[in-house]
Amino acid sequence: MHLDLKLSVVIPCFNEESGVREILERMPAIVDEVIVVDNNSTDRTAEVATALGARVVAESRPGYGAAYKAGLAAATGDVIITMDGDATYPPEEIGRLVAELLEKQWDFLSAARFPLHNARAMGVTNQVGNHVLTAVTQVLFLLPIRDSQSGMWVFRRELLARLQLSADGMAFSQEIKLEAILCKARFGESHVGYGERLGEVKLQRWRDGWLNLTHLVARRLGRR
Ligand SMILES: Nc1nc2c(ncn2[C@@H]2O[C@H](COP(=O)(O)OP(=O)(O)O)[C@@H](O)[C@H]2O)c(=O)[nH]1
Ligand SMILES: [Mg+2]
Repeated sequence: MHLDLKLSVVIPCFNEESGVREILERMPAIVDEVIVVDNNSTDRTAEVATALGARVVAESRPGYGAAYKAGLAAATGDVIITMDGDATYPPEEIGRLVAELLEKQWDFLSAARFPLHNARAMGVTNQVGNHVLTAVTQVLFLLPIRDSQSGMWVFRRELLARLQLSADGMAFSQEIKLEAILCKARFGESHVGYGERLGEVKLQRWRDGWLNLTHLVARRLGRR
């Protein structure tokens, strides 16, 4: 509990045994429930997560979005916090971000990674890709968003009932932010430090970048 709110953390994982161990060891005590979604991992992700006190939800449909849909449905807290299973986002910031959500009376806070504090945390191609996708989001939807691809969100669970979440792949990250903004939820961003990844990259940079771009255009044209 933190500020009288029950906190649930949801972490989608495809072969993240080293990252998820690091995150769970650093998880602050204010967090009431950690849900690790095991998305067909062939390593020890599920065993490590269980041993360190997380609840493991298995999702066999592949993809970041598919994993999130299963994990968010299983969460029971008042506030849900998300992060990748690669230990790039800082669990230590959860308390501060939840306090900011309350203080600013937001429904959804997205943790923005830019400007990057650690230049080694993201390669140049991925930085360019992130900035292009965020710029396209700004132009198509006339939004002052700073990081449309961030994977760390802090939001009130009751908001989920108002969001139509359909993307099974990486586009889920931009979809949940767009859904929140377009349904007139109170939305804001707060900067966080972003670190170097543990384990192997799962993002397929060209394929996922292209899919996210076409998802944005289709969404702007009113298609899902
Ligand atoms: N790409 C991908 N990531 C998945 C999948 N299922 C779960 N994930 C997790 O989603 C998170 C994001 O992937 P990551 O490689 O960190 O992408 P990046 O942060 O955009 O570079 C990681 O925790 C992955 O383990 C999947 O099917 N595909
Ligand atoms: Mg990541």
